[in-house]
Amino acid sequence: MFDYDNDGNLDIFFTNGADISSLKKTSPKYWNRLLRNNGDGTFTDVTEKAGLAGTGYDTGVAIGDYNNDGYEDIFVAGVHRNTLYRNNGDGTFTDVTEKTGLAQPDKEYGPLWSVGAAWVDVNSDGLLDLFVINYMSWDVNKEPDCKFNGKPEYCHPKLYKELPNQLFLNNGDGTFTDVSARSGIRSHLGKGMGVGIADYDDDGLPDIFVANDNEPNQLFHNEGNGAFSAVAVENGVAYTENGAAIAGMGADARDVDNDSWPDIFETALVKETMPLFRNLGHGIFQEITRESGFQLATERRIPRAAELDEASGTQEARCVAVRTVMRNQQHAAPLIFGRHRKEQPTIWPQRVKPGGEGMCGAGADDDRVYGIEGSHRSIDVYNRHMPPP
Ligand SMILES: [Ca+2]
Ligand SMILES: [Ca+2]
Ligand SMILES: [Ca+2]
Ligand SMILES: [Ca+2]
Repeated sequence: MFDYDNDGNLDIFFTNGADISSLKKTSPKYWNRLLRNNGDGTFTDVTEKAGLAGTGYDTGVAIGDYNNDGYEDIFVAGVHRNTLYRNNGDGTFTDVTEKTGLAQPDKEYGPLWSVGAAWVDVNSDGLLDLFVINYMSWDVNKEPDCKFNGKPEYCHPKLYKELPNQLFLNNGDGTFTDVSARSGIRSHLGKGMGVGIADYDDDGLPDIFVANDNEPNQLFHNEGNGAFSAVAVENGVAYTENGAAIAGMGADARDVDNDSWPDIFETALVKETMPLFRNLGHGIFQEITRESGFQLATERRIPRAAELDEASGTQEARCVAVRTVMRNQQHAAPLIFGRHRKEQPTIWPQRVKPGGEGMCGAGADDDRVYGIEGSHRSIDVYNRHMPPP
């Protein structure tokens, strides 16, 4: 929602799909839509007049006034084509994608599938820069044949290759420079679905969180010299507290507890929690999904955790996940979760000693669960029978 005509009323813009094989909007049913708020509780579809029907399979949108003329512009993320629409200020928009340099093909990864983006002034020059999140490599002609209960179904993301995200610096003259490689962003691949922007460490520079689908999340720290470093693992937001890389679908980064430190909320899919990461200060995060009540709110969705058995469909005991213990001692002790049947999750969390440093690993077989935690003091191995179902 945004106010495209500056009349004080929020208007609504929707992206929409396209014909799946051609990726073209071959019918008005595929058009993106701009709905003007009439201010009396009704809306008028002004898509055609605005010139925003679109051309391809569009999946996300980011609103920002990139040229500082007082009118919000629209970046549309899509499958194999992104579009930047400049707001002309008279109710119409112009597709300026080619002119801006945002549509260069990727020589290494081919056509990219962008799911969303965020406008953020990463270099504090008063010009909004553009961070684009990319999902995965997809080609309609190489689509795997996936089934669920014998019927055609979407394939799991693991069957596709991940992609790098992109960062474009606003040159201030209507063009952008692709600094994805120079900034360090490009070397970190993922399957991005959502992005949250916040200065999580209060150093005056905005940082970038990316929710990834079945891959660890990313947190890019703005180093202030045009470079970003990937710090999600050590800062505690790469995985959920039970060690899972969940199906991240969306993200936001705001201060939920009014302590002035921005926190991170991530949405996910069924049988997963939607994690809330509390910023303990200076960007060290602790997941507080249970304490906050979000876990209860999504109880029937908890935990897929390490999700070892989904593919085989067995009902047997499997799932074990352990929390990655961070270098900061404020982090809680790692937890080991076990579960016996799909619909009876989380049989016991077993706390192990706090203050560990390093990664945990874990596994399970039919009636036994085991885990290993390494620290700078010792390596602990856990091995116990599952309780009866
Ligand atoms: Ca309006
Ligand atoms: Ca503008
Ligand atoms: Ca800038
Ligand atoms: Ca920062």
